[in-house]
Amino acid sequence: MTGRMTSWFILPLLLLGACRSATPAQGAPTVDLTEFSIMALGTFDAGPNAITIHNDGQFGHTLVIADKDGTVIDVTGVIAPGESSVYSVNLNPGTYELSCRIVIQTGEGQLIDHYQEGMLTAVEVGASS
Ligand SMILES: [Cu+2]
Repeated sequence: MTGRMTSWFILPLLLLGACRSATPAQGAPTVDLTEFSIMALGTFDAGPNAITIHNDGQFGHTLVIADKDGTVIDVTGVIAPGESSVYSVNLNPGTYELSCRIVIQTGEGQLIDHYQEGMLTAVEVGASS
């Protein structure tokens, strides 16, 4: 009787282990910001994500997460040059646009729009595994 109960408890643990190892290990979601590009690395999963954001540039940058219709889901504060931040956000499956929306004015009065300069990229969020 005891042996039979033990096997019932072991089976779910083995299945859980099999599911974990079947998940492709592509790394934690990471976003690199610089002038003027955004690079998304790693896997963005449905559900909670802890996104590590690096500002490798010389200006402050933000990360704006919008859905495919352009609706803003979440916005970070300004991330200073050389700083890193971990940002938590819940995502549903789908396509998202990551961008920076800072607009600065140079001493000569010229406007530099980070989004128009190329700070945008798309990420796919798959169904949760
Ligand atoms: Cu920016």
